[in-house]
Amino acid sequence: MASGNWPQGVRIDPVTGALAPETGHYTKRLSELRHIFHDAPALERAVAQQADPVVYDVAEYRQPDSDLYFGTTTIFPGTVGDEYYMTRGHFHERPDAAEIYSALHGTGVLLLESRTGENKIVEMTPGVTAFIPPEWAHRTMNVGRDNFVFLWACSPTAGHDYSQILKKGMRQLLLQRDGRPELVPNPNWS
Ligand code: M6P
Ligand code: ZN
Repeated sequence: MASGNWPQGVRIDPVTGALAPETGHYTKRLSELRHIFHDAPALERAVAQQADPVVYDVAEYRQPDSDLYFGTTTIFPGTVGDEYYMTRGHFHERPDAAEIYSALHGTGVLLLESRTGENKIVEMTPGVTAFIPPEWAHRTMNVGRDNFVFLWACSPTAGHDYSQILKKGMRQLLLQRDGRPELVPNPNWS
């Protein structure tokens, strides 16, 4: 049921990802992303030497009694060893829950992996919108020198299932090789 100021327009700053108004916000620092990056010593060095930098920031806008919510994710530029700053990556808990990602600023890569092990990558630059099908894990990396900002929208009951990626990782890693992103098989995937 609409109430108060809702329905309303939400202003998005494409460079910072800030939403006005927003209904929620969180930040992930490097120390909260242990086991996500493959080079554990490089991660510990960066946590110590760079005062535990913020890797990404998520702002959201949700309203009650609705089957849709949206937000922005801002991944800051950076690497941990040879791996680009990235999100944890997740499947949705609900097997019919899809999502869209739409690039607003910077240069990113969306890495997709199905339950049966197929992989896809989508280069995310402003103007590109990706459809993430149900039952495909999704993780995004910032492969540029500026903030990578994208808009996302999905069901608030989609749920985040991190268990498989935390346990096994994803089958492919996107590494910086000669200054450029290259997809390589994850040697630690099990
Ligand atoms: C996107 C959305 C969010 C997600 C965020 C960070 O913005 O899919 O639902 O939380 O990315 O990704 P993750 O939770 O995998 O770290
Ligand atoms: Zn998702």
